[in-house]
Amino acid sequence: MIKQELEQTLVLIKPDALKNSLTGYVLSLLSEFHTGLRFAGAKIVHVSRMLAEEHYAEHKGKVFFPSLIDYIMGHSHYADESWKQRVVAFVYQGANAINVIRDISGPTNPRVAREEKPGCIRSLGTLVPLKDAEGKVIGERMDNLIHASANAADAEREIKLWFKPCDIPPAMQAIATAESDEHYYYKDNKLFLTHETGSACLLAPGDIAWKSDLQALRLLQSGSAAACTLDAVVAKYLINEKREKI
Ligand code: FUP
Repeated sequence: MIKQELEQTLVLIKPDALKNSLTGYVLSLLSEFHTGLRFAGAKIVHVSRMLAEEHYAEHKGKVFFPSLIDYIMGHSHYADESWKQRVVAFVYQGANAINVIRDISGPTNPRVAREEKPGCIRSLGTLVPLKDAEGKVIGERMDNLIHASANAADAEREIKLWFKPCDIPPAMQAIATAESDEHYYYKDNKLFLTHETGSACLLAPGDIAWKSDLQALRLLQSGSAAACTLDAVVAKYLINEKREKI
């Protein structure tokens, strides 16, 4: 397959899209007929705080960050219905996948989307004012229905954050993988090479993982700094795990 056909991007159908039954509409707009792109991976994800905070790590410390995390975790749209708190995550693949999907999604801010690109997906979004304790408006949360990776580096980071290699058919995998030669367990924000009571087994010898995750695990295990955080490696292994707070 030619390399260009392997370009990939992460798409999240966010909780506001699910609540408003827009999933089918959004997927129709993104269909192969309209975009020339195809699914390489798909999953329903109950978003943990670990996954949410890693996904939006670049926005940590900003005034809208706590509300953004509540939103992507489904707390804002399904406050009393925890079983409905989820997003649908996709890897789309094909020529120019990142720009094609960003273009149909439209500007980040739904107000701008309506002004500049009526009809784009985010033009159907909502703005929620954020207030401080005194009721003064300090910012706004953009409920914009869809996440789409912004560039190639973000796409790779985000796909590796939400998906394991085995979530994607081998012939569609475009990111380097390698075989683990260790057991890796996780508990209480710590990594172990042997089983600890109550720990989750992330990887066993022979398991295929993202190559960069294995490099990070080796470094973190020896106490060295790695190219990503432990949470960025672990979060995908705890997706939909009842023990995700491990
Ligand atoms: P995008 O790449 O289009 O998702 O945009 P950003 O990375 O700039 O923003 C990430 C998310 O933060 C978006 F879904 C919108 C949200 N956001 C707010 O809720 N309020 C703001 O003031 C800015 C961004």
